[in-house]
Amino acid sequence: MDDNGDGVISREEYLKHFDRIDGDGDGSITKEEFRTGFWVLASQGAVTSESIARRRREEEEAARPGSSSL
Ligand SMILES: [Ca+2]
Ligand SMILES: [Ca+2]
Repeated sequence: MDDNGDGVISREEYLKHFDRIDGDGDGSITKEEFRTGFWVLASQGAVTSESIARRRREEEEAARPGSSSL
């Protein structure tokens, strides 16, 4: 998703991949679709390893007991 590899996802980069992230094509991206889409893009190399590592840390922190859950 981070096409120019600057470590951040710009609005343009985001919109370019919107359709791929929007799994059911209803024009909106749910939290679940974003989650799934992120890993799909990551597996295709569209997300930098840096942002994957960052995301992984966030997931681990969210999964840690005692932290607020959704
Ligand atoms: Ca970028
Ligand atoms: Ca959707």
